[in-house]
Amino acid sequence: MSAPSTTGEVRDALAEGRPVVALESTILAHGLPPGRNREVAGRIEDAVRAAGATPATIAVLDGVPRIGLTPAQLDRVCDPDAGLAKLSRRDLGVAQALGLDGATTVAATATLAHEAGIGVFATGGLGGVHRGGSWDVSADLDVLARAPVLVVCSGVKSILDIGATLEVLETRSVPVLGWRTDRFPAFYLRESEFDVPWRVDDARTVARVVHARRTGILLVNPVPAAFEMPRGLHDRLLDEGLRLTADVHGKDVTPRLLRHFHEHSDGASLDANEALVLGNARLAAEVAVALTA
Ligand code: PSU
Ligand code: MN
Repeated sequence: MSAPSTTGEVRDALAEGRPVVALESTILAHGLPPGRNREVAGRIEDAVRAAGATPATIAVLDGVPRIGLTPAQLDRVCDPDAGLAKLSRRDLGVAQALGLDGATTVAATATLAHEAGIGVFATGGLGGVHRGGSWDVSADLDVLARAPVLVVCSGVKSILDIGATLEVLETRSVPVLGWRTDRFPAFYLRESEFDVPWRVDDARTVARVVHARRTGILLVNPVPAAFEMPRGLHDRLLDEGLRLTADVHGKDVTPRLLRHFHEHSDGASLDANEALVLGNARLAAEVAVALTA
């Protein structure tokens, strides 16, 4: 089985104790449309660099877990014809053994980041508990309970059961911090109907929580106000999406729903998605910098 491969840039940053931010690849390969995904991939890395940290986008290529990707490898991850699998934590060993290419979810990315010694990770949305009392509970929640990584995201999409997701995070002992908000965000919307257990207002406080942590930590950062989706449009697409995905199962549910939003919102959902992930990359870098101060 192939050992992980770390780019020189990321290896040097880690060896010198400089701030590094892990980034996931499922959002690129399966969450954003071809073309736009490559642009966003570059902008996320730029946002991390501009805030003083080194980006480490994570994926599995040729069965090798990659910590940091070259521009050519980013091209490959974003190429729809490359046919990357969607890899959660359970799939990592299989992909390594079979020599496959795959994009990593939050669960798989946090696992690999932790193994590589990276403690801060930015993404768009977290997986969670699906509606209707089903057994479809994302492994993202389980991994947060085990891997002591800070995950910065914009909450979970309202296709999920947000209340149940928060309950599972409580049971699994994962602290949830609201970044300058008292409400748990709902990805495309700045607020869900649920409160966050804790609110934080500056990166130094987040860094202190990270130093005292026992598990992974979720830091939730609402989509910037200018890019929040209009609520009426959001609710209509959500109703349609729930009906469309009634017959879809397992790991195909989230990409199918995202595609419905992207194809029917006249760009609003894509703009929201890009703006929130860039905001999360900046915030993660700010915390990574505070951690090294
Ligand atoms: N939510 C989004 N966009 C995404 C995902 C979630 O708004 O791209 C991806 C993330 O990689 C997350 C994964 O870890 O979907 C969760 O998939 P599942 O529900 O199959 O665990
Ligand atoms: Mn699932």
